[in-house]
Amino acid sequence: MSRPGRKSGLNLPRMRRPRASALHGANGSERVKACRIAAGLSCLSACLVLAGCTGAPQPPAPGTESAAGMTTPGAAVASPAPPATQSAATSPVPAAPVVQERLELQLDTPWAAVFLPDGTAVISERGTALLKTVRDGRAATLGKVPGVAPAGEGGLLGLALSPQFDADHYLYAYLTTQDDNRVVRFTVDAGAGGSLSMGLPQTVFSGIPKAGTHNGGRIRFGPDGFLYVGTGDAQRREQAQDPTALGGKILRLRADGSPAPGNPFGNAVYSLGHRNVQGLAWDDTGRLWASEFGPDVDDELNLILPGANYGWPEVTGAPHRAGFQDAKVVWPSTRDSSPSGLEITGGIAYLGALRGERLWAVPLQAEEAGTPVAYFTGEYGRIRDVIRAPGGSLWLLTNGENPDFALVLRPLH
Ligand SMILES: [Ca+2]
Repeated sequence: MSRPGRKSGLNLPRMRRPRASALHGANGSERVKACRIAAGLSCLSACLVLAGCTGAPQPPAPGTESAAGMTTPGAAVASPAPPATQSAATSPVPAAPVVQERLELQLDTPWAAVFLPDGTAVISERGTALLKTVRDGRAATLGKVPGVAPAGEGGLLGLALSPQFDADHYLYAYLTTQDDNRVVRFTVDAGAGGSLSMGLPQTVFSGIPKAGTHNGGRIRFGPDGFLYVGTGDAQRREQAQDPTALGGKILRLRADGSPAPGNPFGNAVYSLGHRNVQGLAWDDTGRLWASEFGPDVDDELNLILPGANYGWPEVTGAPHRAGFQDAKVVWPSTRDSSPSGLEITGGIAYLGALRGERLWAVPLQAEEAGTPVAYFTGEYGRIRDVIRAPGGSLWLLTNGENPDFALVLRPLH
């Protein structure tokens, strides 16, 4: 880490320490109270943010379940009707996804996938540290990433393809070692007959805290060409509010691992106050969105702004607390969501839900998010990742099905 805390004036949060949140750690009745308060606000964003507790602005498509239909205590008894919101009139209804193919790949706890320029999928397996390739619906082993020390939620996690892959052949991976979480890169080359081989990894960025849980792990190159890294607080909650610490952050790096130019604190940190960032994706206009696990309440979809503070551990969800950025979507109970992989296509954010065992679709409108709609609830088990494949189909990776598999959804747009 380099210089701490140098402010640039770019959307910097006020670092005031608020009193304890009514939402953080709240019991069911407190959450209901918070929802009712929010429902009475005329602010559009408040209505959208807490759409899950304010009633159904539009009926779900057949075979689907809207967020308002969730059976959480907060949602079920938040009876006061909300004021009419623009979300009902303007939010597009996600087209119902259709499973085109189920790929029985015999995977062991896959975590992420990327697609090579020739369309080959490369999938990471968390516990085995293996990289699997998928061509024509068949899986093969590319190799084992050395140095991985899997434990708990740690292991071989996120993958990102270099934007210059055609020239440098680099595949990036986020992994847990004996000492830390780190980002490495190695080459993937095609040999004779089209067989692929991987080179030895180089460490690009190290020192991200590790733990049995809250390891973060998502990495992705943004439209600006820089590498974004979602970290977890690794059970060191105090790190999340410290702009000089790596836990509980979204980082923004050059391809060589050095801090990207223009970062708000003059170091690798891009945003702070995160608990466990699990998904990163950009919308059509280049806005960054991120999914995040809540504790046992308040899973989040956040719009990420440079230098903004997303609250953890002081607040969770959307409490409208000065100095903290409200989530755009809050799932009051982690039973319904626990969102991991995130993909955005056609103005819709798709989130794979682990504990919720479903695919959430959230229509986005500029900086606001509409009512989440659920698909496949309980049909395929836990969903770890959602990835847009070449040609526009979405791939879903299951988690813990033993063996795990991939679902290919028909292109939606
Ligand atoms: Ca938050």
